[in-house]
Amino acid sequence: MTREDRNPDPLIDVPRDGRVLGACPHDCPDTCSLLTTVRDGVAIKVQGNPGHPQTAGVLCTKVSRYTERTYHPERVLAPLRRVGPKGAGRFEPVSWDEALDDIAGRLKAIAVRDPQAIVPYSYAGTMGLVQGESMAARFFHRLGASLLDRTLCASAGAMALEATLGTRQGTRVEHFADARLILIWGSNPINSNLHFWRYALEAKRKGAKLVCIDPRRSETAEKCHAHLALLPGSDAALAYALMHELIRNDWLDHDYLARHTLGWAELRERALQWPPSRAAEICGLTEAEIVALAADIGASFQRREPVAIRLNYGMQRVRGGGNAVRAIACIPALIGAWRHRSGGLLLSSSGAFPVQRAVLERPDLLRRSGVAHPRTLNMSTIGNDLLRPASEAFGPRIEALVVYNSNPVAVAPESGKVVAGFAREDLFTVVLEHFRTDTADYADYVLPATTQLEHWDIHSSYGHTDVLLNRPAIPPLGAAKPNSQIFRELARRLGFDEPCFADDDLALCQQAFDERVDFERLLVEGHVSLAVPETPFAEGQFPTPSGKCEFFSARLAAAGHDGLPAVLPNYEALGSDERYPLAMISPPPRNFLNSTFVNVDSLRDGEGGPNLEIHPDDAAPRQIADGARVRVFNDRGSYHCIARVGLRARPGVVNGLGVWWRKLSLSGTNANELTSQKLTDLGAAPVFYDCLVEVEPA
Ligand SMILES: Nc1nc2c(c(=O)[nH]1)N[C@H]1C(S)=C(S)[C@@H](COP(=O)(O)OP(=O)(O)OC[C@H]3O[C@@H](n4cnc5c(=O)[nH]c(N)nc54)[C@H](O)[C@@H]3O)O[C@H]1N2
Ligand SMILES: Nc1nc2c(c(=O)[nH]1)N[C@H]1C(S)=C(S)[C@@H](COP(=O)(O)OP(=O)(O)OC[C@H]3O[C@@H](n4cnc5c(=O)[nH]c(N)nc54)[C@H](O)[C@@H]3O)O[C@H]1N2
Ligand code: SF4
Ligand SMILES: [Mo]
Repeated sequence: MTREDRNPDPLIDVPRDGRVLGACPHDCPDTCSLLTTVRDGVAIKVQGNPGHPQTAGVLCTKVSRYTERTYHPERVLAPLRRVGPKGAGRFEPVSWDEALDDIAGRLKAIAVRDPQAIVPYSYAGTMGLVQGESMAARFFHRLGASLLDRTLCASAGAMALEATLGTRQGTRVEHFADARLILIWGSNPINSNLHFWRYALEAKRKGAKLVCIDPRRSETAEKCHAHLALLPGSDAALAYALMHELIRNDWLDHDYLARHTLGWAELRERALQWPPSRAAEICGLTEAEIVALAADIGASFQRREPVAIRLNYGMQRVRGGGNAVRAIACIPALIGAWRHRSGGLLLSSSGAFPVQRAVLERPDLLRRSGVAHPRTLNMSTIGNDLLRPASEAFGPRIEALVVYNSNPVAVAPESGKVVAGFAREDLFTVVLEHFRTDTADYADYVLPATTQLEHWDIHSSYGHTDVLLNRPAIPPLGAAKPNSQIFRELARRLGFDEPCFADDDLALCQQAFDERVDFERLLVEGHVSLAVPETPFAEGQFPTPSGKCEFFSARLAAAGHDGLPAVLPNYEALGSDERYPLAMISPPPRNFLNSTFVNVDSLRDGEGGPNLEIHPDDAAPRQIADGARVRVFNDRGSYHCIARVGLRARPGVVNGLGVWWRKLSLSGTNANELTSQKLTDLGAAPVFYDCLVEVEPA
């Protein structure tokens, strides 16, 4: 072992009871507090911390299996260098020195010509602020590499929420327990937001009504009092029809509208063009279903009871996703729901966190790179961009890609193009990973990264408003290193001698927030709550330019958008292409988290194969039997699944659950073989659920 083959001392401090406090790193709104039991340097159990109210001692199935993932026999534990053709996944182990010297040399040679030909590619494999964009961002800023617009999941909804409410904040999750009517809209919390579901159940026990709005009869939908199985991409029409009914029946908080909203007259006029009959046709619902939901909202309003909407990102993965979020976000203001602490809407709570991004990421280092304003590439169109030649508009051809915390070959849309790009022999690709994912198979170097049990980190959340600290419970396995350390060592090799490259991970944890977050308490308790208002918008005070809830957004209008929420049909609307008569959505399954955990055998067995849920009315004419293997296809490619014929799918829509690893699926592809690289109306996000297909027996 050379000096660098050894890991820096991660300051492991296992208390006498052998239980170490951590935070779940996954891209999930719950951000659970973990208790890892360590015996003789081995993590034997990961449990939910009963001392953290949001976690309440409970983890989901996936993360209860975290030790199985950490000690998985296929963990990458040494740096690997490619020996076969790209994509073959043939590698030889090399030392850290060999790997990092070569990588640094190759990046330097490219940077001399134009550092923008180097592209970082990362997303939310870990949501940690340290192992995410801290040292990595410093490195790429100092280098002058291309910037990355991280749009893969939430940017449409985020931009919409910021336009309407002025922030990504809303009703506090714990207050849903006292709501009287809860709309669970484009969200399947039993699978993907378990700790919210606890509060919804508590409300239900106290007599609240739960309504689910989702094309799929999800695990959650079947436990609600009502389920509106609308067509994908029709949410804005539904929102307007609900507003139509609220107006027609005068179920309106006129005082709130007058004092705290902007553009009411215009919104009212637009909503009056959306009688339930018109929306019903677009949504694939009956008029009665829409009228009944509006009546539920109206009844709660008249009784002065809180109505709360749990919106989630599932409904914004279509062309009009941003505008649909805008339309839905108007509803609480019409009925003054924000007056109640248990009323309003929650899409994300991330705007509540005072993260010191500039301190962590140091965009000021760009000045020292020689490229003050590098281009920005959209991660959602990486397929097209990898195949693009140099041009005036695009800039240099992408020559090197450094991937961390992401598995783009599996998760990015239109895999055919993504794979073709990653297969370029002239592309230099480095992948920091735990496993040989579909993406790692295309790497020139795979660098072994530590898991959450092996490094420090600090976490905000997008579902609650607590900050969590993650302590390492065990030393790094094999030669694995934290992402932060890998970028520190690359920085040193490129001669970046700014003091910020010497900050260790604990220092980075401390830099993430200012004094509003009590770091000493975090060190002891593992979590601290932010001071956030009980009722953020009871008296208006929206952090928009007007200080009001902006039904009409002058900012969006100035940028060329409709000033009011628009109703936009899908790019691939049902009925628009007779060759592809079914709409496919590919929402999260219970046992995986995006493409993470697909390689954990017990969880993969739990899924029982890449499943395609299909309604009997769509299965019968195609001679598709339950359990049969089917081919799902469109012009972009094909994907083999096991047909699950039943009522989880509504007529006209098939549900291809999950983002499988291509190499662990039936056909060497996954749902993204079929999705397109078109982008949402706001936020330039992917339209994963705006996708027409046909299905046939395989
Ligand atoms: N088990 C598990 N949990 C997860 C994830 C996972 O992969 N697995 N992923 C995590 C991530 S990255 C995220 S972003 C979050 C939230 O991720 P989301 O994408 O919000 O996931 P879900 O909560 O499953 O909600 C999606 C629901 O929206 C529905 N839907 C699809 N299209 C439409 C539409 O056009 N309109 C409406 N109204 N509904 C639609 C789907 O059928 C699905 O039931 O979940 C996180 N949690
Ligand atoms: N068809 C379809 N596609 C989708 C979606 C969908 O619903 N349908 N959902 C989309 C959504 S919401 C999202 S958020 C994206 C998710 O896309 P990604 O953020 O890419 O998520 P994962 O697929 O979970 O891949 C994360 C990878 O990071 C690695 N990782 C985890 N921790 C660390 C670490 O500390 N260091 C390093 N170096 N690596 C680490 C994991 O091993 C894993 O392979 O996918 C999107 N793609
Ligand atoms: S994935 Fe979500 S529910 Fe599961 S442990 Fe992590 S934060 Fe909690
Ligand atoms: Mo996501």
